[in-house]
Amino acid sequence: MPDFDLSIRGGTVVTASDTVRADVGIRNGRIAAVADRIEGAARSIDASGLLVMPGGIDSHVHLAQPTFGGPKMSDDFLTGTRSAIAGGTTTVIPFATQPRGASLRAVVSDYHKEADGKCFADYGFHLIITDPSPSVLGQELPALVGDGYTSFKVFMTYADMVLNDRELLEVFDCARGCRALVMVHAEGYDAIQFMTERLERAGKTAPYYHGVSRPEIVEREAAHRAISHAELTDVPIMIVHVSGREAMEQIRWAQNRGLKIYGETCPQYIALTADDMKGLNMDESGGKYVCSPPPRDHASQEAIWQGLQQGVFQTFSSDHCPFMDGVDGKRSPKARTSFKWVPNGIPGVETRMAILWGLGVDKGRIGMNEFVALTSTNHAKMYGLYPQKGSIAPGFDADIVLWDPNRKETIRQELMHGACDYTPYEGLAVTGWPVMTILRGKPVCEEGKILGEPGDGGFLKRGISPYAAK
Ligand code: DUC
Ligand code: ZN
Ligand code: ZN
Repeated sequence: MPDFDLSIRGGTVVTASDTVRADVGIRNGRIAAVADRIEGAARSIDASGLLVMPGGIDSHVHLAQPTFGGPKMSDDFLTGTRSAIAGGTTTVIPFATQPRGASLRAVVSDYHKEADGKCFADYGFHLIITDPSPSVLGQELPALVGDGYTSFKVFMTYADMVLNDRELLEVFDCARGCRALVMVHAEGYDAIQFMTERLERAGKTAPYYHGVSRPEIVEREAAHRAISHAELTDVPIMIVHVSGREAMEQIRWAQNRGLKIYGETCPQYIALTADDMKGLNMDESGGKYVCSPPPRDHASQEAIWQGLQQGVFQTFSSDHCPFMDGVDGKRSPKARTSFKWVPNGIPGVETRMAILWGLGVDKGRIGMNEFVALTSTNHAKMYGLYPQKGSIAPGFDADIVLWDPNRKETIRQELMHGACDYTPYEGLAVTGWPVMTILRGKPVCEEGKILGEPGDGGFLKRGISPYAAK
């Protein structure tokens, strides 16, 4: 009997803390050894010239999420996780979303039915709380946290999701009691409504005005309000999808005061700008860049890099939220009447790692170890998956991406493996690309060819985040 089921030989192992030339031995889906030389495996993969890194963990993706009357999301669990593994990501955490009035338990049970047997990658669930009723906060949420759904998101905008300040405070207080980690969508509802109506009255309804309707001030105000509520209730929060300097500086300010405020940013805030939409109307597909918060300008991109370099942001997630660029998505008849009806969100789970490597590591803005922290390790730590996921050391799940740091690629739709019909990053040239993705010891994608099967991915019951309230 060979000692190992699989060995990865001749590569350079990169973790969040170290870079070493080493072989990796895998047994029963877990890493069993990391050593100078590993012999005696049933199968060996030659990783000479490649980097051996923890599989990506994308802690912010939307799959098969209800859109409350809007167009359907284009990825379900099958196509979304297929896209994830093709991009080097082995774990995703999408959101089980509570419609107002619904029981959280029922929502979670239905979401499991959507996912069961379909996934190419491992997955956990965050919750989205839209209706913090006494039974939700008193019973359902604490019980679900105990069952491994240890984080949830709340919204400060969107008519069918927004929580008012009193509700935010109640929810934060509950999170403190049950030790859930709170993720906050920080954009102010009233300010966006005000801006939207003013733009519409002036006939400014093209997709470009989506960004104008929610400027950085709106995000900064909401971020500051969320931070203040978190301080008042003494609960840590994660402000997600931070788009530019204003909100980033609020988070940095709070961190410098010793508050437990964390930050996430995403590829769209380093690779896109508002100008990508300028002058585009619906026929020219302007809607395909519409996401919230919106991409800003080049100065904002620089601020995001500072946030990544200085540790203001712990996680780099895709916020994958795909809609087709057609009448069934971005260009629905209603969306043609105003930017406010264009579904918010863009695909990105497959391109997340290549974009951060290409624009970050390859351009000398961040190091390889920071890349691993931002795309994998910190997600595992933040969301209660560590030390099962997020590193390469004995005992961890053998979730691995073999990365070619010298491979030049141009991101284009024909390379993608999801169901969406476009990528907003079309034409972006990057150096650095995933060549093989391994899920718990099984190669599931090689050179863009899917080797895995639906059902390879399993549900992850997550532990309490060490970053949540003590
Ligand atoms: N928030 C997200 O997190 N994703 C897409 C749209 C949004 O508003
Ligand atoms: Zn959001
Ligand atoms: Zn999102």
